[in-house]
Amino acid sequence: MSKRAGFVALIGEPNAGKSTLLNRMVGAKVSIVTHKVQTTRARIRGVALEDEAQIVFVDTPGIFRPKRRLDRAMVKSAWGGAADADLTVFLIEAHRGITEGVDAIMNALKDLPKSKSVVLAINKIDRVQAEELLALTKSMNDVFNFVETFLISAEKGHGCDTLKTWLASKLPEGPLALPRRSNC
Ligand SMILES: Nc1nc2c(ncn2[C@@H]2O[C@H](COP(=O)(O)OP(=O)(O)OP(=O)(O)O)[C@@H](O)[C@H]2O)c(=O)[nH]1
Ligand SMILES: [Mg+2]
Repeated sequence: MSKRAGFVALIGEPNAGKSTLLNRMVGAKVSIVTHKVQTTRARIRGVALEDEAQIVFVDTPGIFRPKRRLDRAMVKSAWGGAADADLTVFLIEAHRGITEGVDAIMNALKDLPKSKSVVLAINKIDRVQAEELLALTKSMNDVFNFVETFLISAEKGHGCDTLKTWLASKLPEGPLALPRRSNC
């Protein structure tokens, strides 16, 4: 396989499981995970190697409707991560479905310069029945044209290897994005 490298931004509402997914993809605790919303407050990078590909995952603060100045900066930083990335993974929570926040993010995705490279990851599938996932996948894809949809549990690991392999195969061919040993 030829060498591929690039950036994959993880975006979603606060608490969607972005940092959990980053840690799983990298295989180390790079980003703090808690049950509290708005844990990640700035962009955090972690490098994963998949075969001959190097994937630089960019964990971002959760996206929500900001009220305070600091909140605005955090949300801006999340969108900046997506705008700079080769691919964006939009995480939603299976058991919460299409919340107001998810709906707002989907509307905003349309304005993203690279809106053609947004992948949907329905996370926390361990919390719902399989039947619910089909309906949610369909409703989400009716609203936005996701390149692909993955059903995952970032915490338990379900579907994560498949997602990682797929992401690696879609990154541009070229030299490594970051030196091999760098992990932040
Ligand atoms: N049941 C279940 N819980 C999960 C899963 N993935 C993440 N969580 C939990 O969801 C909570 C939030 O996870 P984080 O990874 O911190 O979420 P985040 O999207 O980074 O949140 P912010 O940084 O606040 O935007 C934690 O309690 C995780 O353990 C999953 O697949 N299943
Ligand atoms: Mg986080």
